[in-house]
Amino acid sequence: MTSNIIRAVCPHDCPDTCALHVTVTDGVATEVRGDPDHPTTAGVLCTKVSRYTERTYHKDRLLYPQKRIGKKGEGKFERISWDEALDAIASRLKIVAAKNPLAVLPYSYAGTMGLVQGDSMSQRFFHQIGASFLDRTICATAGGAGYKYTLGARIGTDLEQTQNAQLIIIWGGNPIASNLHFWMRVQEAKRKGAKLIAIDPYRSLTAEKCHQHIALLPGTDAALALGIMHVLIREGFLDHDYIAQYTLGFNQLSQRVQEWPPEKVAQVCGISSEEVIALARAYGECAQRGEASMIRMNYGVQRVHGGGMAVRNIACLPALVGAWKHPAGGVQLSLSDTFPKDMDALQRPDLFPEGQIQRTINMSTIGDDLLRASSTNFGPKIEAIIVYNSNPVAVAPESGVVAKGFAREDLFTVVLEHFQTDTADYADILLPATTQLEHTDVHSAYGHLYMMANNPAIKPLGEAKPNTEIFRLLAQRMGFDDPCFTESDDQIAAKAFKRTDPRAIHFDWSSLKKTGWTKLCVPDAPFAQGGFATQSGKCEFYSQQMLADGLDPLPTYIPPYESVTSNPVQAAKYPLAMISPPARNFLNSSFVNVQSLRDTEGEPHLDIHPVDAAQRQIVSGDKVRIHNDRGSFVALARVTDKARQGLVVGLSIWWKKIASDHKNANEVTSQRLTDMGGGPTFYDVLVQVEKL
Ligand SMILES: Nc1nc2c(c(=O)[nH]1)N[C@H]1C(S)=C(S)[C@@H](COP(=O)(O)OP(=O)(O)OC[C@H]3O[C@@H](n4cnc5c(=O)[nH]c(N)nc54)[C@H](O)[C@@H]3O)O[C@H]1N2
Ligand SMILES: Nc1nc2c(c(=O)[nH]1)N[C@H]1C(S)=C(S)[C@@H](COP(=O)(O)OP(=O)(O)OC[C@H]3O[C@@H](n4cnc5c(=O)[nH]c(N)nc54)[C@H](O)[C@@H]3O)O[C@H]1N2
Ligand code: SF4
Ligand SMILES: [Mo]
Repeated sequence: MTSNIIRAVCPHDCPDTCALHVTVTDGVATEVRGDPDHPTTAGVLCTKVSRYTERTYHKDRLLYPQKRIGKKGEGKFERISWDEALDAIASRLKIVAAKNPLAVLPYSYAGTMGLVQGDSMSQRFFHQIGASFLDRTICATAGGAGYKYTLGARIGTDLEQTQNAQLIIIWGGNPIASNLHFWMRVQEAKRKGAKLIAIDPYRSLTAEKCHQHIALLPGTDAALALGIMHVLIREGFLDHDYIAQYTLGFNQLSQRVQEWPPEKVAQVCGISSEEVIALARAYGECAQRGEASMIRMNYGVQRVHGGGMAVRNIACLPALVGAWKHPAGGVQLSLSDTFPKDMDALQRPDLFPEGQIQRTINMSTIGDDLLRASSTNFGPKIEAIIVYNSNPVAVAPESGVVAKGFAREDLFTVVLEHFQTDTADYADILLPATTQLEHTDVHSAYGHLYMMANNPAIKPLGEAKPNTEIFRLLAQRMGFDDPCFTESDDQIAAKAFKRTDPRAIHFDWSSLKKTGWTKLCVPDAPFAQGGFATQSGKCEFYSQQMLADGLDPLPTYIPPYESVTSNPVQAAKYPLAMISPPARNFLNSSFVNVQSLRDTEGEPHLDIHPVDAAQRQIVSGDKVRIHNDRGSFVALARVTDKARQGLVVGLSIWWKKIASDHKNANEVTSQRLTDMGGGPTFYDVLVQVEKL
């Protein structure tokens, strides 16, 4: 028996990007553990990924190529050879592309965050075809846009400093479920006396464990931030030196926030004015004591109409009180722009045919877009869609429309997957992809600052192939002869980061493979002395760029599309706001089919406040139907004041096919987009709930 340990990386869309040690015994991966030496992983994994071998060796893994023999969506397939599959795909893509290459659309997201399996060979392939671009908005672009207008880039407080903060505001995030290794450090800070405040409409696992929980109405965070700024300015909790040296537009901001006294803010947010004032004072006083206040902002705040503006307003706060001066102070939404990734080398946008028209499809409106006919506005109808690293039929908004789009008989659909997901059921050709234990990759992260190497631990199962290899073989059949289409995964990984950038000057793929991880060279407090990545180099309270982009240049409040106050007509029929944030034991729709994890989550459920439940004669355990004009789904009611009155919460994202009604929360979400960044509005939804 030979046993050894392979250095790997968790591939999932999670800020923690853990360093893994995979134990391999006689060619079989027997255990996946957290690397004890990696500073953020610290030897700990979440339950999901500590079960990674259960997912990898799952009896339902796709192990060979298949073609559809039933109706679209029915999920009936028959085994074929790789040659037959690749020939069928290449010949169809050639026909579609010969008419108009823009009729081909790649659809992918973050099934793996690896730069090789996620973002390299596949993109080269679609660039060479001249296919439509996909705007990958489904998660974070609204917040990213608001953050960038204000601070210039997705750079912020290093969460490795968390234990040194004295005030930690967890704003629109549930780190116990979705940022575990940050939460471990929050616990350390708490033991050292830090105060924890959660801002969340729902008493999440995390909110429950904070000293204070501010349960505002969904989509009203921008107003709360304006109220905090009002109090900070009115009561003089300001760092005048920092403001004078490193910010732009303070006078205009002061005028603007006059319009947002705590009483008005309280009304908009559905909380008390005392809560607004106390929060602002806690924030201001922390800075006055010379202590570090950290805001961990997360994506929960930005899945609503005014989501980009909400992130922008919150991002203004640290500069007002000078919180950036402390390494543990400031705000963090994401650190992803700290990594000098070489996207041009990975993706080769130069391969796009010169002079050809370009088109971009927003992945958050894939339902409508699949159903659109050719037109001068839209360009050609989408005729071929190649899906990898994503499960749009379960995760994209307004799922009924998405499923209808994928059911189009004239649409050619290829899906690269580990499992027969809801999306795979619609494939014409279904291809088996390798998991992280079976392929090579290199990773950046968005919650820490390490470059990471993933070494394959085992041989591909069955006939599964890495995404890169599948696109290499397809490129051959398409006749693409650029040398980049024959590069190996190691050659691609070696190009991932720009060594000309001082942050990654020490990046060397062959040594990274051996050590597993290495931290970027960056200072501890990114904006202690300004240096924002905006055009002015300052934190922009006033943004000329926003004005140029047709937005309010100053912080403001944009109400939800669907709320009791912003849309009373709709609210008369559908009076309850619904949010569907991640369930702890799933990772988006991944892991839903891992039995031990699903057993922990039980069945799809809906948390509803006792008053709202009583009005509908609903008790815990009742089967309820959640519906609006877009659709409906069924869940088991859990009557609890964790959901504030007027709000229902359906933790997600369930596979539709395993639900009794073959539906999930995305039946009722809408395809409307955010104020900036073209993001989805998953948490901007009104519904009615009835007992079945
Ligand atoms: N276990 C697990 N971990 C995950 C994921 C998963 O599915 N499962 N998904 C991963 C992905 S893709 C992402 S993007 C991240 C997401 O990471 P987070 O953004 O931290 O997502 P959540 O943990 O759901 O936290 C969102 C919180 O925002 C709250 N919320 C909803 N609407 C509002 C609002 O209008 N205002 C405020 N203040 N709060 C609101 C929700 O109640 C929820 O508790 O997590 C990643 N990690
Ligand atoms: N209602 C509601 N909907 C939401 C959200 C919500 O909070 N509420 N959250 C949204 C967010 S934040 C996000 S990020 C999206 C997530 O949406 P997706 O990125 O689509 O995430 P998953 O559902 O996990 O699907 C990823 C798929 O990729 C596959 N995969 C993993 N690795 C590989 C690989 O190496 N090769 C191939 N070919 N396939 C692979 C997995 O098996 C899985 O089926 O969902 C969004 N949808
Ligand atoms: S999902 Fe997140 S917490 Fe779990 S192992 Fe992966 S990176 Fe770590
Ligand atoms: Mo996400």
